[in-house]
Amino acid sequence: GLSFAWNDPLHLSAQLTEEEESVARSTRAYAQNELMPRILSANREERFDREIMSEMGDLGLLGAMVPERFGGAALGHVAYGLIAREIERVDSGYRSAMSVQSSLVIHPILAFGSEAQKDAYVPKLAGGELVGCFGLTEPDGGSDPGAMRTRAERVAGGFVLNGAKTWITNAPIADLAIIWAKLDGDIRGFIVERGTPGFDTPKIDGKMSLRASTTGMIALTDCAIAEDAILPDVTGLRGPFSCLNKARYGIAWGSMGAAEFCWEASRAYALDRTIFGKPLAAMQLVQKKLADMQTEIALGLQATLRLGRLLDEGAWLPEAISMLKRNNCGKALDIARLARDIHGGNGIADEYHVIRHMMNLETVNTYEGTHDIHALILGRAQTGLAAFA
Ligand code: TGC
Ligand code: FAD
Repeated sequence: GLSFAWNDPLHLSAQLTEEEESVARSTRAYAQNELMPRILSANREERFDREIMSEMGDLGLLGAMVPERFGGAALGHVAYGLIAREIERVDSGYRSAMSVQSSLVIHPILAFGSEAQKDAYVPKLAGGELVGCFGLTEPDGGSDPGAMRTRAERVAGGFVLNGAKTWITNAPIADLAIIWAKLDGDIRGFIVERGTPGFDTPKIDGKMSLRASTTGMIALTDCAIAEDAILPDVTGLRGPFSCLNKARYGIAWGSMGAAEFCWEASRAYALDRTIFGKPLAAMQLVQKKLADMQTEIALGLQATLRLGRLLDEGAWLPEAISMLKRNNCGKALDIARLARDIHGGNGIADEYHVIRHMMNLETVNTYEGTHDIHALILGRAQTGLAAFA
């Protein structure tokens, strides 16, 4: 019956199809059984295990929305979102690896690539045989990608790329990169394979956030690629932004998964912890914090489910994606900070996991458009006035 369930107050699960429920269940089993046991050491050692991509590929988690003829599962936006939620319940870095591969590498090849590019790359990317990365951000500033300095020059037989990308998820282990560069002043996408002379991907060490995800720079030095390495069907910022729409939508779900972990861990901890002669969970201030977490998560999930249904219907809603990417990441970060607080001193120990989520969510709140950049996108949409510059 539909009575009040503390952990599903708006009956989200009753609004899912059987297929969506089954995807969520199997992803959760994989995430809890295979990813959770690895995360403490991976986070301590700043290590991403390459075989995770193969495992996710085998389970169909990288090509969830990819048509079956390219090796995908042909699922909808909601199933994709539920996958992100379950993976990020363990770690934002693992969800990052999944998001980049599916939304930022497979999607542009499917949406803007030639038939030969789709055949050559998509089945292997969906299966986790190949790992890709997405090079948009540059050292001079990520919020304004239109100002990029990376250049492509036409030469006999192809193109030569020169420039630098930074903060690129999976770059150090990637077999190929989608590189966004200006060709005759217009932004174009290029597929650059590892091994191409002039393509280097130094790792960025010392991150205090997303430590279980590997991040690098991409240096392009007279990097010569063939004619057929350009994505033929898109010109301008619409190319990279179309990919970001998909990834931001997934992050709206994923960040709620991290928040749910923090909330449920806080509730369990507060019930278990006795202080001043009674359970911490019996204190009014603690109950208020738990109620705030429960409320924001229920609202965030319900809104994101609605957005997923609209996207499946073919709605074009980049501003609504900005709204939920922004709100869910910001709220998840607030929830993780509250969870860290409820855990007291134990909250700073990695074995309780909440401080790892808190640190991770600092990145999640910043990448794919910062919290404030999404406010400006929404501000522009309701005033008609762009406040970026
Ligand atoms: P603006 O004038 O707004 O637009 C330029 C052209 O792009 C089109 N466009 C979009 N197309 C599709 N989807 C969208 N969401 C779009 N937004 C804009 C627009 O129609 C226009 O087309 P045209 O044909 O008229 O030229 O461009 P702007 O330069 O003023 O943009 C400003 C701003 C701030 C909105 C934008 O630059 C922005 O979103 N900045 C944030 C950058 C960002 O999100 N970077 C993410 C890097 S990737 C990453 O972080 C991966 S982490 C992944 C992980 O590890 O999980
Ligand atoms: P800046 O753009 O310099 O912003 C700094 C501050 O200024 C922010 O608070 C911002 O909100 C604010 N600000 C900027 N412009 C304005 C304005 N007009 N008005 C008011 N405030 C403003 N990028 C990729 O291309 N591919 C990836 O795979 C990728 N992975 C990442 C992984 C990690 C771990 C991290 C940390 C980043 C990753 N990024 C990636 C880069 C990410 O997208 C950028 O960090 C992000 O877009 C912000 O750019 P920035 O760091 O240059 O900050």
